Amino acid sequence: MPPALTRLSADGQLAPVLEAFDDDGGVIVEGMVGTDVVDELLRAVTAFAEGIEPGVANQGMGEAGRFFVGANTIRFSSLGRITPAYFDLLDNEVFAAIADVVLLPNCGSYWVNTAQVMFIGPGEPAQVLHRDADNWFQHVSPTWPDTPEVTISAMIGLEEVTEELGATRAVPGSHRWPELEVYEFEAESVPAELSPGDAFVYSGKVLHGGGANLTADRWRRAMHLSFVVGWLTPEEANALDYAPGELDDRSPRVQRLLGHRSYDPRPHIGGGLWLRHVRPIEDQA
Ligand SMILES: O=C(O)CCC(=O)C(=O)O
Repeated sequence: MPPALTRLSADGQLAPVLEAFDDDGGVIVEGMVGTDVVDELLRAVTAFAEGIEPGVANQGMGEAGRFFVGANTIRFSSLGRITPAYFDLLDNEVFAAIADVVLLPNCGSYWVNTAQVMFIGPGEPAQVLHRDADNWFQHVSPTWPDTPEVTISAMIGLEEVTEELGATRAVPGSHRWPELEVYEFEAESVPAELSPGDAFVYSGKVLHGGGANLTADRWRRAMHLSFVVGWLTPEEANALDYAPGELDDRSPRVQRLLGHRSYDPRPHIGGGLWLRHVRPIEDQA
């Protein structure tokens, strides 16, 4: 059995968090999301989940996607349409600080890949172990594992998330394995157990997957938030959720993360991307 994942407080120094992230490919940041935000997210998405049938999310891949996400798992995105607490989550300073260090050396700017409620239902088997960066073909890179970090994820506990309920499982160190199996069935993994507001922050290169929910009648209530470098297409078409101007009262970071502000390559040399010329260019950076 690999060693357990490192757990560190969100109130502590950033350096040990980054060190554990680098060593294992992921780290549990305790108390990363404040109680007010977690309570509101839990309230709003639990109410919304009442209208969602388990197993309908399929990653755009039909039956193969249903196999991937699970038949008794409730998933949905577009969370800013459900509660403004989502915008507070996007401004989370601890996740921003980690993402800046991990992603910014590989891009001028990053944006939301996806934010998804992931409620794993009773009896759901474990998800296949996979790497999120495979969305962007890192599995065909001849330089693997020496590929840049293109995506970073956080699995956030909205309630207590135990191993029995299906805590995310991860394979520490697998972000550096020289051999690359796209889907890995046999690797030994460890659970990322969370209290409400804790987050398992992990690299797009580390093997991980949802755990089996071994209970007869309880749901694993957690949500995922990931960022991807600005030069790659995100999984979720976030920008289409909001009308032009609708996010003007949100922070510049939130606007950029959701595709309502331009891609700012500074301090690197390069022109702006994702521009709309109906506004002066300087308003868009
Ligand atoms: O539900 C989980 O714990 C992990 C889900 C996941 O990794 C995914 O669907 O990409």
